[in-house]
Formats: sequence, structure tokens, C-alpha cells
Amino acid sequence: MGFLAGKRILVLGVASKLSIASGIAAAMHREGAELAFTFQNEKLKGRVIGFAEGWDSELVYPCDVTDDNQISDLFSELGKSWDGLDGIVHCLAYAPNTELGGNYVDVTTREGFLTAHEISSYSFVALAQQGRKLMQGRNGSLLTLSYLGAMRSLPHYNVMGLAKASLEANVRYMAADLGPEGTRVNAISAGPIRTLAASGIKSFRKMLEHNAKQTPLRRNVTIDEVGNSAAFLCSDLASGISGEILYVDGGFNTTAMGSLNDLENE
Ligand code: NAD
Ligand code: 0WE
Repeated sequence: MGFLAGKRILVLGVASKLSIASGIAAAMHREGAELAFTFQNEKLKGRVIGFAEGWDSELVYPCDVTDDNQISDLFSELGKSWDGLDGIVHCLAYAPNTELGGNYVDVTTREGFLTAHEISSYSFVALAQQGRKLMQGRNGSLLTLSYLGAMRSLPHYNVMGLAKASLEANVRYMAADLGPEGTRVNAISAGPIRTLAASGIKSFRKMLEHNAKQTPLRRNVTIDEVGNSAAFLCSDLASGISGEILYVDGGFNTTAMGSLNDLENE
């Protein structure tokens, strides 16, 4: 029996087979969880329904997180099929493309800043608020996805770094408030992975190469590795973990100088 047997988990953020949310869903399905999914827009609806079928789920709902009504409708619809919910996986982020390239101080706009924070951070607490009743008293767990750009500056990540910093603080405040009713709240800070969200980013291929070379494990991580850690964090195996940011990055964040191999011509 899998370590998520009997758990009902809602996964937001599946857009393609490369999505981190897809790696998470696959691992959770393997471990016996029952899953439900959302799609951002009509363009993605058919695709998400198809993926859900592959993970034995017919529970697929619209949810653009910029729309309060879609968030509340999501949980009232889900409540018709499930009398309780054990987990919510928040696997989405967005900043306008024009914010993610060039000099941070020059390119950042009020509107881009607000959009990035609304979609990438506010949405996590908004979902917790609306999902709270279904999750109460089940020792459930909320999980979101972050990136090292929350803690350190790096080229082009720009306002998304601020939004991830906000998201990580969100994890700690939500953990403090939901802990007394048994709900845990955590984040995975994943290393860079080629997904749709990464495809439009300038020099992403170069960043992946650099990152692999400077990482203790000398490679980038996969959505399956993030998926396994996510399944663990949402399971009772992680019953003592809340308010935590778990790095799944091959150790990249732990070094100050990953490797000199390139310079020493080893
Ligand atoms: P992805 O493109 O596969 O997923 C991004 C998802 O965000 C899509 O499903 C999209 O529909 C959804 N989304 C965007 N705006 C939305 C909105 N308004 N309402 C609802 N959904 C919306 O890319 P991914 O890399 O799998 O990203 C998932 C998460 O992982 C993000 O939080 C991202 O910041 C994080 N992350 C990614 C990497 C990486 O290198 N790919 C590394 C660390 C963390
Ligand atoms: O969080 C992310 C990416 C999130 C993202 C991606 C896009 C591309 C398309 C948010 N908004 C948008 N908006 C779009 O229009 N990552 C952790 C992946 C990522 O993105 C980077 C990175 C890494 C790593 C951008 C610059 C530098 C590094």
C-alpha cells in the first residue's frame, strides 16, 4: 500500500507533461492518493482532463486564481464529490514576460509587481481560506513551489524573486495559523527545470548548464524528484514538518562556490 493511500489531494498547475505539478501528481498517484485537478483556462481544459484520466481522476475544475469566484466555486464543486480534503498543491506562478529579463531596477513596473505577487503569492492564502473548511481536522497539508530567487538575487528572475520571498513568508504565517487545527504548510524550493514556464526565459539553457556544473550532485533535478519530495511532505511521514522550505536542488543552495572545474580545466 502506498504511503498516501486514503488521501484526497487537489493539484493546481498542470499545464503539460513537463509541469512540476505533473511530476507531483504522478508520484502521489503512485503512492495511492486520490487526486483532483484544476485548469487555468479553456485552452488547457482538454489537456488537463486527459492527464487526470491517466491518474484515475475525473475531478477537474476551472480555476484562474485571479478570480475570487472561481476559487470559491472550486471548493463548493469539489465538496460535492469529496466530504473532506487532505492536501492542496499550489504549483503556479506568473509575472508578465516584460518583467523577466534585463535590469531589475529598470524593467519593474507597478502593474507587473502587483500581478506577480497576486498570482504567485496571494493565491496561496486565498486557496487556504476557501479550502479551510474541507481540510479541517484531517491532519492535512498545503504545499507550494518556490525558487532560490526568493533568497538570493540572480539575473532575469527579477520581480519573481520578490514574489517568491513573499510566498515563503506566506508559508510561515499560514503554518502558524493553520497548525492548531492540524494542517501543515510547507514549500519545496526546486532547482531549475525546463518546463513551459521556463521556455520563454532568455538564456535558460545556459542557466541550466551553469547550474548543473555548480551543483554538488553535478546535475539538475527532475520533476520526478520534486514529485517524490512533494508526496512525502503531503503524507503522514512528514507529520512533524510545518512552515518549512525544503530545498530539492541537488544541494545548489548550500555552496558558496560550487566547483572550480571549468576554471582549473580539470
Ligand atoms: P508550468 O508552466 O508547467 O506551470 C505553471 C502553471 O501556472 C501552469 O499550469 C499555469 O496554468 C499556471 N498559472 C499561471 N497563471 C495562473 C492563474 N492566473 N491561475 C491559475 N493558474 C495559473 O511551469 P512549472 O515550472 O511547473 O511551474 C510550477 C511552479 O514551480 C511555479 O510556482 C514555479 O515558480 C515553480 N518553480 C519552477 C521551477 C522551474 O525551474 N521550472 C523551479 C522552482 C520553482
Ligand atoms: O518560477 C519560475 C518561473 C515562473 C514564471 C515563468 C514565466 C514565463 C512566461 C513566471 N512568469 C512567467 N511569465 C511568462 O510570461 N522559475 C523558477 C523558472 C525560472 O524562471 C526564470 C529563472 C528560473 C529558474 C527566469 C529568470 C531566471 C531564472
